[in-house]
Amino acid sequence: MMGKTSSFFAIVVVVFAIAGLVTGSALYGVSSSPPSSYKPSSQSQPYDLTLIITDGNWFNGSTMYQPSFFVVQNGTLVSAANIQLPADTNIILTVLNYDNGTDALSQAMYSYVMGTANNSIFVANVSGITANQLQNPGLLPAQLDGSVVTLVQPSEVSHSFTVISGNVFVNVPIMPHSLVSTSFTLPPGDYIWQCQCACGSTPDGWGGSMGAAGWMSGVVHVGN
Ligand SMILES: [Cu+2]
Repeated sequence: MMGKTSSFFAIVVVVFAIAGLVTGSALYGVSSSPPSSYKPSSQSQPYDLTLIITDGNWFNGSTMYQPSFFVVQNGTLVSAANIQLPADTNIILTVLNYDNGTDALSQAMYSYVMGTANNSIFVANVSGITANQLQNPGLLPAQLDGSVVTLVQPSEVSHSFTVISGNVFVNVPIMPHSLVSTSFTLPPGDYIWQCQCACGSTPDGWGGSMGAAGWMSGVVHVGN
């Protein structure tokens, strides 16, 4: 899957500091300039936002199991229904997707990375990394190879982290079993985030988790 993307889009291969994978503190080797859609008025320390996506979370008796985002906070998983972020600050986003499935995008444009540094993401396949390794960074390999991409093939999208409101536009397509790292900056305000990949229940995939706060949608509160 990664090879297909790499060859198709002539990707720059970078080496990712795996030690930062668990803490979410890793920076990757592309420019950390703010997204083109928004210019921050002040400089401050970067802020780490680490998200984990798992499948097989119990939803209810009729829908059964659904995939869900979680926020990693102080070493534990908390709901992604309300994500608090500092304004005008470089947000270092790390997403670990344990879900191996793909689904249809609501619109083809969501295959493009938008609103992040250089409109790009760093992507690495983490299928070879065990939960034990993630919980014990000393057991991890020294480096994790991946690619910097500006889009993910629509057929290879598992979920997306998408924030759209007025001229605020962040879209991060996420491949199955992958680690994604990028950065973005947001102005103060409350914004809806929504996965744009139909990963929920019902025939069209937009039931269950897709409309449920904390699962595949929620609010990003950006304040100072
Ligand atoms: Cu999703």
